[in-house]
This record gives sequence, structure tokens and C-alpha cells, in this order.
Amino acid sequence: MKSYAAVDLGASSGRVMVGRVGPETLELTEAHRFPNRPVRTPEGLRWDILALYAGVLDGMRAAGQVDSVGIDSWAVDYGLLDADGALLGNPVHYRDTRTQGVAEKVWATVPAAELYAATGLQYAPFNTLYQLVAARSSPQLAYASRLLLVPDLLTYWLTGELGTELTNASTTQLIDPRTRDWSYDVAERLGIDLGLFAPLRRPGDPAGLLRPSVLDETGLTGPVPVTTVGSHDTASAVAAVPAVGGERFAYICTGTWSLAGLELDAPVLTEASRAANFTNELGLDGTVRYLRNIMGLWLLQECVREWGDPDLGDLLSAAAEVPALRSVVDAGDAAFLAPGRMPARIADACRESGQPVPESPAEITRCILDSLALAHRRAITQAQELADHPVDVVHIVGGGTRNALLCQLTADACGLPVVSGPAEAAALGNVLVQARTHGLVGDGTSMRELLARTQSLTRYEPRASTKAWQAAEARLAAG
Ligand code: LFR
Repeated sequence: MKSYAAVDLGASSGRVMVGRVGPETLELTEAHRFPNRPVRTPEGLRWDILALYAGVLDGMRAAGQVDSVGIDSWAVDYGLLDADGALLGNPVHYRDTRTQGVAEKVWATVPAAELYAATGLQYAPFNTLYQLVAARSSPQLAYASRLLLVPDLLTYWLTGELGTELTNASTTQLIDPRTRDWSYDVAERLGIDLGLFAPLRRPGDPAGLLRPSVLDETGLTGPVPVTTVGSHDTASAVAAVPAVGGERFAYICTGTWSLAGLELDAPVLTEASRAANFTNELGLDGTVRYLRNIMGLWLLQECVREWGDPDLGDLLSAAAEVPALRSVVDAGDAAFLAPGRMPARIADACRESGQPVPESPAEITRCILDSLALAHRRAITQAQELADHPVDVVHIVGGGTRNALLCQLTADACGLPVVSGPAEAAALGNVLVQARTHGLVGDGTSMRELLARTQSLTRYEPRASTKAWQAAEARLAAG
């Protein structure tokens, strides 16, 4: 039996989990959880990277002696280092507005269709490529000699080693998903210096040993290796989808975002795929995560924040009593990206599309959950068509698995059984890649088999036909 620490940073909280792994064992316990509170400075929205790093150190201290450490976080964002390796400023939050209007500038140089054919990445204003073009004339970028994605920055602070982990690098929009290497041509045409990036490393690669000062700080006894995992949280979460026995499955990673799609062997780079805004991110072992970003529980989190944090259980029970599908919004719409005024923005979207305006928290919550289930349905239906890859079951992993109403509505909307769990998929994927690297588990299939044997999963069968959902979909398209 071995123990691995999984550092898993989400948009609203970070956690350090300890995974104990043996041939028939996979147990996860939480050593430490801490809030991730972005800060709005006069310059814009920033990550509080020092608070996050302090949380990581506290978590490692609480975790105690482990055999290895792995780090994953949300994607696309980065810190810049000067020639001495010092951080230049706080990493900019992907919900910051600096990328507004930047895409048009980029497409004037590399047309959107060419960009998709080269990188396979959906249009999202926050892709690192747009962030770098937005920052083009900033003194910080001019002064920088290194760019490290968030998990790579924390790894650097822990070990002193520089690298760019591939699954997360694929979210920069500077990677060619066919070669799984940099897209040199795109970078050159946009004047992006790929020399800023440290060499690529892949899940399973060593990422150095905890520095003596980190051992001191955390009370651990060295040597403790840091192991490269799928450092994009979604890559780790998909690695922990408990699909077994050649199941034909779709997945939805739920949390702040809903990432809904398929695991494929090769990217889908067609024009139809671009028009439907599907992304081809890189996963473990040569896989491609073909998916759409849906706003996810962010919509609810923002409302709950505005309502002064009412009890979530009560809110969901009340929402379950509200009649289904009275009003729906497009949960894939980037209009919901920025923080603030969420209940009012949802009400506006319903009003503008001529639907009843939800008013009470229960009604708004129901509107959000119906809208998410509908967006899950659209993404999974379209992904199957565009990739010519039919599925029989939908796996839901991540924080949203705790929301039984959302799981049931997703089964209803998709007209497919939903298997939900595990909730801590990203941390489990992180732990399993470490365990595999250190010889405790076999390949990706045996990782999934171990998950299916050890984790508690819930199955939801679709109730009734999908007609009402088809009608809601048509209503949304018409509005
Ligand atoms: C989920 C996630 C998504 C990515 C978004 C922004 O936590 O990593 O996969 O699109 O955050 O980085």
C-alpha cells in the first residue's frame, strides 16, 4: 500500500487529498480544503496565487508523509517569471475582461477556420493564445523569460524544475492535437514566442523532488518526488471516469463548469465541429477529450453568492417542486462567463426569449438545472454525430454528482442511463496516474476497473420520453 498526495485546485476551492492505493484498494481522504478567492484589483481580476500556494503547503503538512505528490488545476492561466525565476505579478484570471475583442484581431491574422484546423480548440475568449495576444504590449510580457501554467508554476515552487505539462498545454491553443507538439506555424504568425514555454512533459514524467525548504516547511522527510499527472483538472477527471468492459460512454465533468463529451483516439477537426464549438483537448495515453464547455454550476454558485448563501439542500428540494422546463437559457452562452448579477442576467435572458421569468430562488434554480440538463443533452447528442461515435451511457463525475436532481434531469434529457460518481474524480485521476507511474496499477483500463470496484456509484434511468426536452431545445433555438 502506498500514499499519494493529490493537489487539486478548482475555481472556487483548492484541496489536498491523500490517496491510499493497493491492488484492491483506492481510498481518498481530504487532508485540507481551502477557499480560492480571486481578487478584483484596479488592474482586473487576479488569482491569489500566494494564498493558493500557502494552502498547498498547509495541505501537504496535514497530509503527512507520502510517496509522491501530483498537482492539477483549472486550465489556460499562467504566471510569468523573470530571468531569475521570480514571479512577475499575479496570474490573470480567465474571467478577466482583457480578452474582449481580441479574437477578431487574431482571426484577422489567422482565420478562425485555419486556427481550428491547426489546433482543434473551441473558441473561448480565455484560451491562453488570446490572453497572450491581449498582453502583447504589456511590460510584464516583454520582461518575462518563462511562462508557466498554474500547476507547472506550483511544481516549480515545490521542486525548482521547469516544465510544461502536455494535457494542460493543449488548452493554450498552441498545440497541434495530431502531432501532440507545439503548433509552430500558429505561434509564429501571431508573434507568440514559444521559447517562453519550458519543455513539454507528459503524465508520468518525473517533475523533481521537493526542495529542502519545502520539506522544512511541511515537516516531510525527503526525498519526496513530484510526479507529473494530467495537470489539467479535466484530464485527471476523465482519467477517473469509471467506464469498464468496453462500455460506449460519454462523460460530463461537473463542477464550476460542465465539460460534456467523448474520449476519442483522434481529434475531429471538421468545419461542422468548429461551427458547433467542440474542443479537442489532449488526454492521457494518446486520447483526445472531445467536448463542449458548458457554464455548469457556476450559474448556480453565482446566484447563491448573491442570495447570501442559503442552504443548498433546501434550495434544491424547493427547485425539485417547481414545474419542469418552464423557462430555459443557453447554458453554453459566453454571456454568462463574467461574475456578478447572475439572477438578473438569467431573468433577462428568459424575458428576451419570451419565456416566463423565474423569480424566486427556487424558480431560478430550477431554470438553471433544466438549462444545464438541456445543454448536456445538446452536447452529447452533437458530439456523437460529429465524431460518429455512438454511446449507450453517460458518466457524470465531479462535484455535480452530489446534485441528484441534476443527474436525474440529465438522464431524462439525454434519454440515456446516467452513472454518477466519483465526486472527487480529478483528485482520483491525479492519484491513479501517480500510482501507475510508481508501478501500483497497470494501464488506463486497470485504473478504471479499480475505480469501478472501489468507488460508490449511483445509476439514474431516464424517466419518460425526451419529447419535452426536444421541444425545449427547439424553443431555445427559435428564441
Ligand atoms: C474546469 C476547467 C475547464 C477549463 C476551465 C478554464 O475546471 O479546467 O476544463 O475550460 O476550467 O480553465
